[in-house]
Amino acid sequence: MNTTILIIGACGQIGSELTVKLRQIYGNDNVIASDIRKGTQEFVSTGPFEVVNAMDFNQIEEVVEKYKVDEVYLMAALLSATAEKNPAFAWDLNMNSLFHVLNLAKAEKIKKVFWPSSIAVFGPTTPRIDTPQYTVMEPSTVYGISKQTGERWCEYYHQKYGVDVRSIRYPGLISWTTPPGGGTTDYAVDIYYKALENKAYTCFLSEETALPMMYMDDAIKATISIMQAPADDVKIRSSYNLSAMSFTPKEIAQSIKKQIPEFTIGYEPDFRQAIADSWPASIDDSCARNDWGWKHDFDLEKMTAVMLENLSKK
Ligand code: AKB
Repeated sequence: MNTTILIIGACGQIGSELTVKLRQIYGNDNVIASDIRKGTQEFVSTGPFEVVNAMDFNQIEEVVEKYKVDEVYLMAALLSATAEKNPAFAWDLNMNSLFHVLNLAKAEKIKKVFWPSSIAVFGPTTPRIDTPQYTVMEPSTVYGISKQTGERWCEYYHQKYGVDVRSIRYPGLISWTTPPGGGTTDYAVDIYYKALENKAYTCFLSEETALPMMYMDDAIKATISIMQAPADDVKIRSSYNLSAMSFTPKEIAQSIKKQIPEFTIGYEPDFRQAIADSWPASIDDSCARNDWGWKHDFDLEKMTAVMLENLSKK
């Protein structure tokens, strides 16, 4: 029997690569892409696409019923920097969309849910190095508060109603296809564009700000593996720590310089510095590795090579 999948927020940074990969695996017609507006990506016309507002329960339910959807990947969210500028909207979008999808699963209209959490669930009182799966969590950002709360609801719906919800705490994600928007870790994408365009970059974080990061191919691999894992292997139903690499702006600049020797970097920290300072520098993801076999493929040097190669062809 075919699995039918709905991706909400398919035109965003993660959604667009996830849609392409899921269509390769499950077939174009079985993966319904949706977003608040039609994007310009190729996948919009190569398979089903629906305009869906993630905050509107009826719109999601209609699409779920129309296509007899089995699994929903809820990728729509306001990220950390944007959420600080619009707290009420961030809370509404990040929380209501999650409730809508969890309630559809509770009503047995869908069988499985993927919901992304983030390293933003941690806060200034969390141990910063090799942050454990279970530790102090006092997020100090609007985005982090919404993700922490979301995790509690995921676990609650799993325990009380048997909802099969699976989640990962994504670190900063880096890709060359779709640009990110509104995140604190986004500098690590922009720096590659600017290195090729101007041979110079001004970073909004200070040079020694270490953050956990991951190349998008690894993030997509993790997302699909946790969704395909046997239910018993997914022991944590709040969200899993996930890690691949950790670097500072200075270290990513050094890695770019190896290929573009003229490249220079300057630092002008802004309000995003405080957000970054409240997050872990590195993550212990041994639960994900032990429970469902997570393994990353990309380190900083490998990622820099792929980013520069692909962006220079764009
Ligand atoms: C952000 O910077 O807001 C996101 C995240 C770490 O969740 N990339």
